[in-house]
Amino acid sequence: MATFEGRFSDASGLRIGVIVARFNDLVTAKLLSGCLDCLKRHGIDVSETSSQLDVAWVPGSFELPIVAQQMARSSQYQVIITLGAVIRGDTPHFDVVVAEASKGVAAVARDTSVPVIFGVLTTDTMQQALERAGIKSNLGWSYGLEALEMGSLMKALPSA
Ligand code: INI
Repeated sequence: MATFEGRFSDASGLRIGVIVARFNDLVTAKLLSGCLDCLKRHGIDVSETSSQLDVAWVPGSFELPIVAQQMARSSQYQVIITLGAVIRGDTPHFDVVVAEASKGVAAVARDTSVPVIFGVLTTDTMQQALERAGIKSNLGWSYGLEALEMGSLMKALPSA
């Protein structure tokens, strides 16, 4: 029997693509800094000149899947992190954006076998989003950790 588990200290050889939605960037910029802090503390070079990390900005969470798809198909990245914040407010647009972002990101991961972390906050209010992006805790940090785990796990598993 083989047991496979991703490690968090397996940063060498890992190249990560991060995609961030500008919509609600008060929140998403904080998710990004939490995420980068996590990656840095686990040995990923997050400097401007890093060859281990690229960051792409998109208009909103709806656009996360198409950029994730291009990054995944490039074969340049072992793991991709998508960061966004969709806040319900009073608009039914919320459901459309969340459904497309989540289904799209899941489809990219399935179709390409490149893990794509779904780091999109879905909340009723801006206050709730801010609480999850640094006021109480920063989920960006968790998304970074999940990316490291998945990148390491996929490396350890037998390939197709
Ligand atoms: N995009 C978000 O990332 N969060 C939101 O809360 C949001 N709302 O509420 O509308 C949002 N809309 C923009 C959408 O993601 C697209 O960028 C836009 O529709 C253009 O395709």
